[in-house]
Amino acid sequence: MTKERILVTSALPYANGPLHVGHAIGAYIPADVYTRYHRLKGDEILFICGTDEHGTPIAVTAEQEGISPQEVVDKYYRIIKKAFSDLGISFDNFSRTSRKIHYELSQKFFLNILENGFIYKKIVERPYCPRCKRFLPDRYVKGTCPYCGSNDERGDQCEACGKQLEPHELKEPYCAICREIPEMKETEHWFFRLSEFSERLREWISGNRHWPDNARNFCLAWIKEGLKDRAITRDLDWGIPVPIKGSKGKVLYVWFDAPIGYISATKEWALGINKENEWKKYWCNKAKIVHFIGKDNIPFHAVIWPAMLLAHGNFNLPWQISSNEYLTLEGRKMSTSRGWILWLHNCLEEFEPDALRYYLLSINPERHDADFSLREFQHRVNNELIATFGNFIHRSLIFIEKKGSVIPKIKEFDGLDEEMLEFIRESPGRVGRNLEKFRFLDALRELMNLAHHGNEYFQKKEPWKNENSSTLYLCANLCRTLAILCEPFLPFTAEKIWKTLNLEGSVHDQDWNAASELGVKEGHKIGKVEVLFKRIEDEEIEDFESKFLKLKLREGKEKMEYIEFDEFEKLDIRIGRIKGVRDHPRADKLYLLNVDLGSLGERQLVAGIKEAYKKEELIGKDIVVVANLKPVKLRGQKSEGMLLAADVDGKPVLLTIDKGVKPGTKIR
Ligand code: B3M
Ligand code: ZN
Repeated sequence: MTKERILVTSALPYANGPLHVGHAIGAYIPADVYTRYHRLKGDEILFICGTDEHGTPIAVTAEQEGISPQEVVDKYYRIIKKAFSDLGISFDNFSRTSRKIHYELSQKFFLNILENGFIYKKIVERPYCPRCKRFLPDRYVKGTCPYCGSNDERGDQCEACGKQLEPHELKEPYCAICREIPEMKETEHWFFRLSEFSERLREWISGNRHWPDNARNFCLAWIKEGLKDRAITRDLDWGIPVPIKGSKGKVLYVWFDAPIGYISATKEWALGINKENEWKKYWCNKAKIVHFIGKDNIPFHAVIWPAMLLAHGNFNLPWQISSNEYLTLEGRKMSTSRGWILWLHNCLEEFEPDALRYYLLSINPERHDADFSLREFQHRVNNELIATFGNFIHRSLIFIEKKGSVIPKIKEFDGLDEEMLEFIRESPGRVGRNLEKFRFLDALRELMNLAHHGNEYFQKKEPWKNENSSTLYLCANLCRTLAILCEPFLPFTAEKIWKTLNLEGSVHDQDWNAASELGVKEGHKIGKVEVLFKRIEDEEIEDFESKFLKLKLREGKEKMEYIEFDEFEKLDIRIGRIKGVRDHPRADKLYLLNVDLGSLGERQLVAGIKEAYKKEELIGKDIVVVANLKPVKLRGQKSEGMLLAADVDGKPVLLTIDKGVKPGTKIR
């Protein structure tokens, strides 16, 4: 069979935070399974990734954490790299977009497209924060999505509808750092003529019949709407400088340089193996480029990036784009700010990597969103991975060990044995066919079926009753088959089985199709049998929940973090009387309240209670106000204090007072 040449990439994670379990199954574990499979098949395959270290995601995090962008990316590069390695993700190169090789290539790429006539300069108006005294690119600005109306969306992409946004398109924009309302100010930027590629992209995408429907349809619909030219530079001091004289303070847009990172990381890999031009085999010769991404990255990988490649010329276009849907956590959307998130490195500190890989692959959000539940994780690991897969291997090998660890001489095969032989022969194809088609769920199911079948065979043959040499021989061989076929999914386990079988070399260097052979010979002596997986006990899950999930899970007490009395004493809480209510001019859900605070005078409070109260219900009401909160501007309106309300399923219910009390009275 002819060997294929494939370049696999996984989306470059932003180095602005650790990875969570949704990331892991989104673009990394499936890519690793795919790569490991093709490696075993003997294809010429290369697996590339690295951290994405530019753009406002990094700059905003730096500002929020009070450290420099460089410190942010250095810190998270290390954390992310370690998590991947602990999870067994087998990149051939894991690079960073802050490296020199990447700067040079990105600038060269830009100049090349400019020379080809696909970049032009234009003066445009962009949001500018008068308080921070700077332009607000991408994530520096927040507001309402002009397409779907979702609130608090960021200026680069709407999370709710997935549409690509430009910062100036947001409705009711505000500065993400200081909440000031930006003004529009002129600035000069470079634009990429995306519009020119509509027809070529449409033809190319329509022809890509092997693409999944989600990516194809999304892109065709977008092209039909009409592709617009896009600014590919930003007013920002963090990023790759625009390589043109007189462009100080302008950097390349992060989504312009990031995908070029796939190429620069391939180049870096080639340098690392001392074959400087080897990268061209993947990018310039015949090769399949496969991008694994999360679904929100589809527009960039399926439309903009291919257009950039076309504008440049000489590089291969992506052959396949495999994108996963989202992962929720215990039925709720993950959220960093609310602490409702499962960090990958935390999971890997407590659980075995293959257990996590198994569970994530078994709920792989291939076609639909999926939910991560700790109890289900425990259940699937104990009752599927251990009870079916681990059990077959363990009982077979322990049995052989008890008989002296030597594979007996076969006397004859009966009907059940013949079936088993046939089964082993066919097994690489059953699993492999699904992996070729990116059907990871089905592939895993086939793998588990093999183990299930092994258990049935063992049960029917009853080797504990009959002196039965063929059973032990075939079971040992099925263990070997399973070791090879599970390598892409459970790489650590695969090697353990291989070592226990006392076979030569490493399982990682075997031939996929040789899994169909009987490689454990009569008279072979196996090694010492050890437990393959650790059961996950209830207490472990409980400990983990209380340690890593801040919000309360289902029933059970909420966790409490205590504060000192003097911290409480700092709060100045008062009774206030509502004197007037007006609509906030720039926000649908907010009122402007005039509140009488007695000796503190009358103040304006911005309050998100419009959905719950009519204006006339509020006038004259006595409420509870935290009076010494630092004043802030909310959508351009000053708010001096905060009223207290109970949160009833997201709706506010105001705290009021039992008896007539004068405005301004202190609460202690
Ligand atoms: N850094 C990941 C994200 O959007 C983004 C991917 C870049 S791939 C070239 O979260
Ligand atoms: Zn600002």
